[in-house]
Amino acid sequence: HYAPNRSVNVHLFEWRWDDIADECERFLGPRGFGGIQVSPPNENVILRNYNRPWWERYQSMSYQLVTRSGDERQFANMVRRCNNAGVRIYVDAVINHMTGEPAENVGTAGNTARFREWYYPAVPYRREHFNWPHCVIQGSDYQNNAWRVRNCELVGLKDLNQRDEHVRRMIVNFMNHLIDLGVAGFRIDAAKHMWPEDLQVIYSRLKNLNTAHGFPANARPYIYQEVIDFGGEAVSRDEYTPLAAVTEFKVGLELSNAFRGNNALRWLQSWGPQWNLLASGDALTFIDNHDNERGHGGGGGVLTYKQGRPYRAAIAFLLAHPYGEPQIMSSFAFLDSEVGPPMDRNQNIIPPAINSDGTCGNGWVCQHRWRQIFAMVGFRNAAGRTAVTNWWDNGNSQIAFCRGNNGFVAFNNNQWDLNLTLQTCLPAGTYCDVISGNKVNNSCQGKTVRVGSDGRAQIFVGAHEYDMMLAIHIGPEV
Ligand code: LAG
Ligand code: CA
Repeated sequence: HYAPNRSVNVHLFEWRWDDIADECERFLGPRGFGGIQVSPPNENVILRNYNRPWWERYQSMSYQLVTRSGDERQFANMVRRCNNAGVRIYVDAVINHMTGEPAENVGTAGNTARFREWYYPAVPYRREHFNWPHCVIQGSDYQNNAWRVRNCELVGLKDLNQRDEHVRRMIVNFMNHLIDLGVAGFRIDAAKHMWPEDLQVIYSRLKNLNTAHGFPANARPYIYQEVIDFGGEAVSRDEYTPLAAVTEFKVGLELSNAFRGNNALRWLQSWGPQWNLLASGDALTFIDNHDNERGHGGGGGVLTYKQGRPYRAAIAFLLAHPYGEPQIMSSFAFLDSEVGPPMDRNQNIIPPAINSDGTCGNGWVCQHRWRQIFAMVGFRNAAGRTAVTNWWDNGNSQIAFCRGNNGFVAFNNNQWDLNLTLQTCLPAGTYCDVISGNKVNNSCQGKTVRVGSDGRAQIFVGAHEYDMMLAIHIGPEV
């Protein structure tokens, strides 16, 4: 679903559509990014009492495309501009439920609802469109009651009945409208809380992607379903893989564990399904997402932007290794786990500022603009479909491997230097390490690596360097 020679999806959490369009043209397109996950574009309840938390966007009011990120015209314009820049748009689709906030009932498009009557006139949905009898998911349900996980309310959000024909039609119309506007696919929010057979029907009714936006004829939307599965629950990820891809939450946990130093990196030689991960083609992979970076969604325990060094290394491994379809998080800075994006006095989102060094300001973290991260997007594109070859490790936490003859990467998570001659598999020549600096005027600002005619090179990654990895590849160094 990505344009040729592109990879990696970036979640531009809470960004405005106009700003995303600019970012596609000025950065993501030129840097080879494949796609963007955007925040839910449909109308959500406005929660002034909570000072507009980020999570108000997971409380749908209607399917009208008006939110703090922008209106339908701005959304359509963003999709057009991003597709023209070679970057695809993936929509976070909140279709399990509708808002259930008791205190406030006006949405971002000006519509209202009567929650106690299960009445959402702007869709419209009425009582008969929701699961009945009314119940709320309890903690223990996740262990032993799949029916309740799917038919009761998730944190009090009014639970739609996707078996109902009217509900299916409203959801399909919403998603097909987005396909008409040129999106490439969807993240299915709270997929665990919907029946696979109902989702199957909904997916089967989706249109092919819009050829007027450059998609080939008969292309189906790319769908990744959010199912948090660490094993041992009544609902399993395997129920969803026959339908579409599934978020593989174990990836973030295992790589966070390893790059924090709690597991030797040598074990990553078998990274993939042998770690009880989904098959590569079924897995949407990431270190952190908008929930677990702030301890929501049962999350926690993963590296985030707040632990820069191991976080950058975990992402570098995620992007260097061919396993899975990777996504990276692009956050706004926060102390409070509930607080929404940077906003002005009128509660409008403040756009990211772009600093002269390419990083972001105004409270936006923009991990995708960190050199170590966007450089690894370039690495992944250069590596293409090549396999992992020439794995080397020191029996501990120094590892290195090649991606065919296209790329070479080394990590040192030990307390002593890595300083060895290693096989890089690359054609003889002089390469810039893309982690420690940019290439400027044909010279490396960071480390230079000289590969001999036998493919070998002296590799140095000091124990106390700013980053614990080194990466070189064929093609343009960024
Ligand atoms: C998701 N995936 O399955 C999203 O990734 C996650 O961010 C959503 O929860 C959740 N499912 C529902 O779409 C977020 C927050 C919740 C928040 C919810 C609705 O993590 O904390 O709940 O969005 O806004 C909030 C309050 C709850 C309250 C509920 C309903 O935190 O205390 O019961 O709203 O009023
Ligand atoms: Ca449900």
